[in-house]
Amino acid sequence: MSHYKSNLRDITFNLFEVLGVDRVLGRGPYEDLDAETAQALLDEVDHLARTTLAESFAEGDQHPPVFDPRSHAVTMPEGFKRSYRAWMDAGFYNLELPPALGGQQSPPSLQWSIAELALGANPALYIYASGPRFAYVLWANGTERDKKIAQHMVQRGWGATMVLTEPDAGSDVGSGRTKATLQPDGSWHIEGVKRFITSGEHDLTENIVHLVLARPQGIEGVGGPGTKGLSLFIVPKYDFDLETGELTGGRNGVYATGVEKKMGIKASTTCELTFGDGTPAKGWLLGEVHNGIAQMFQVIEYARMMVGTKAIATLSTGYLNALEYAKTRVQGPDLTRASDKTAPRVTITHHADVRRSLLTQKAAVEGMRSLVLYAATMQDRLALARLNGTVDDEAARVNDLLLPIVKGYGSERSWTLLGTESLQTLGGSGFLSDYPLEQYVRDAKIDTLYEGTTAIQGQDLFLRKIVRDRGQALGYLSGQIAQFVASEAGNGQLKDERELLQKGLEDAGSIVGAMINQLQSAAPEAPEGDVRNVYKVGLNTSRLLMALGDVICAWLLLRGAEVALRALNGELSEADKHFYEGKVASARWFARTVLPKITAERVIAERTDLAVMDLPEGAF
Ligand code: ST9
Ligand code: FAD
Repeated sequence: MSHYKSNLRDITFNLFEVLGVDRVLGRGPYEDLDAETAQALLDEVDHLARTTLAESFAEGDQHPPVFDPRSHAVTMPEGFKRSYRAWMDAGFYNLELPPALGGQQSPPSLQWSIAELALGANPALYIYASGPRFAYVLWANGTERDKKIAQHMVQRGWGATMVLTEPDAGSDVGSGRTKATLQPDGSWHIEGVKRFITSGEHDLTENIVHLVLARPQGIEGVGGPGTKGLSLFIVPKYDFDLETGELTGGRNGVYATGVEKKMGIKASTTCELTFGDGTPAKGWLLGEVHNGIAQMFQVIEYARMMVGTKAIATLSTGYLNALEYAKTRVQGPDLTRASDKTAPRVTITHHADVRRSLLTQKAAVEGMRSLVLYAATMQDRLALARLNGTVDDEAARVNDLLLPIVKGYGSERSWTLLGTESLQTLGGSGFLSDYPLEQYVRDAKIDTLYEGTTAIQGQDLFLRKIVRDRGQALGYLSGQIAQFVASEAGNGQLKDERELLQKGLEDAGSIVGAMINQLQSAAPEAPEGDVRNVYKVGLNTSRLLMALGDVICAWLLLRGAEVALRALNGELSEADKHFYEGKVASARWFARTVLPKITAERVIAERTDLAVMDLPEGAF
């Protein structure tokens, strides 16, 4: 039986009952894609995910890709290849592509719903399948040459990678030393060693296109220090005919010189890539403009959303596996009869602590699914505006604000809960490879690390998405939440929870306020300004990330509860009744058990001092 337990019911509840995505379907640019068709697509993906995609999930972990250092080649497990082929043949990636690349555009909220299902079933596979998405970046930023390459990438199903990290340039991408030297024919030769490159080598596709950040040499005005001196190069593994895409038999000088052995997501190759050691590694400058970091951030923004979705998808299947186990595992008497040694033994779902754990998992995952899909509806607005030739500044800012929360908060909460609650529900059995939980925990840990660690997400959230944005996006979101608090949502039945939300919002707002004061007091021109006060900000960025994540999830859960309460007033099947009761219960639980903790975080933030920074290293 498949490891993957999906929750399509909750996905469609968010899409159609809470967020109203059906309003954009079946009209305008999505005329050919009505809500019924979207539902049919989701059903199809759900089936494929639970069967063919999920089939090779454990195989990829137990028999990871094999690297041959002499040929620099990687052989993928056979079952994994079959799942990969089935996914690519199904062609759902077309929903993300413009017609110019043979696609049928669809709203991002539908794309991310599909992504959740595939990422939950087989995350490594979904990442290998990113070639067409990368092609879109080439197409959107490229010259005619790059657009042709993009077309070959889609039509010939080539793989692709994002290549930033180097041994001395991890979080600090701007320290990268990989060089690019212009050639007389207008191409570039890349030289350097990159590390940790996902999908950097494999035998799933005919060719792999690497998108590489490198520093141009010897050209006036470009190639300076830091991230702004980096340019983005298209570097294929194999040479090809630009007009037809046919491989011409030549091997470009980019080789996998190592594949990491690691804790989880073992089916996903993590490669050291060496460029231009002996054979030149030939590349082209994307769009013939030196704007590498901004271009790469188009990929990074997508990938951060993807990593958050991956984490949440894994917690979702982790929770549902834990729930299934809990319903059948019999252990101990009911607590009310604990002293009666003859009392019947009950399933562990009768135990208060197991119920606490299950509802904690359910509420968190449902809140974070809503968070992902709410962010996706901001992307829906952006996509619609783009298709209509306009801009939606508000949606862009709110989406920007939400991305570090989806990625940073989503991955931290998911990875932690998978270990402390989902696996824990199975007792010792959770530790065995007979169940998928231990692999989930190992596979999900990476989500707090790659695409920018949690620390980086916290800094991005506060410094770029709040301070630099002058609080516009945060103001919009706070306004929406305050409006909900002041409303009659729940018709009296969510009154306490709305009050808790109000307090959570105030507390999170106070953390922001405290941090702004800390930042301002670090300015030399401030009265008694001390630049070291910026450390106080650094001590609170991760705290704020988590606090805001909690508030937004609580708000979205309560919006869902309002819809569910309304539905519960009507005639319902037993399954629907339980579903809606569960939605109300999740929201109430989250509001009552999570929101009050933000008050403590506020106190900690407000009392931040520099003691930790004054501590000599030897005292740690
Ligand atoms: C990795 C891969 O870990 C993991 C899994 C592989 C997954 C494969 C995924 C496949 C995805 C397929 C993708 C297709 C995409 C389709 C999309 C469709 C269109 N937002 O603050 P500054 C820019 S990979 C936007 O001074 P520092 C901006 O241009 C490795 N842009 O930074 C800015 O200029 P300006 C991942 C941003 O101090 C410029 O950068 N590694 C943002 O120089 C400079 O900004 C990491 O993620 C943003 N949030 O450098 C590195 N932020 O200000 C983590 C910056 O003028 N480290 N820009 O606008 C960081 O993020 C650092 O904070 C740093 C600092 C490097 C940015
Ligand atoms: P470091 O940057 O050394 O960080 C170490 C610790 O210090 C972290 O806890 C970090 O939060 C903290 N820290 C660092 N700087 C700061 C700061 N300024 N403020 C506060 N705290 C800080 N990269 C690619 O380019 N392409 C890929 O496809 C890719 N795939 C990957 C796949 C895997 C499995 C792994 C493990 C990594 C991958 N990476 C990839 C690299 C990944 O993005 C980096 O590992 C990540 O950005 C962190 O860099 P680092 O490992 O060098 O850690």
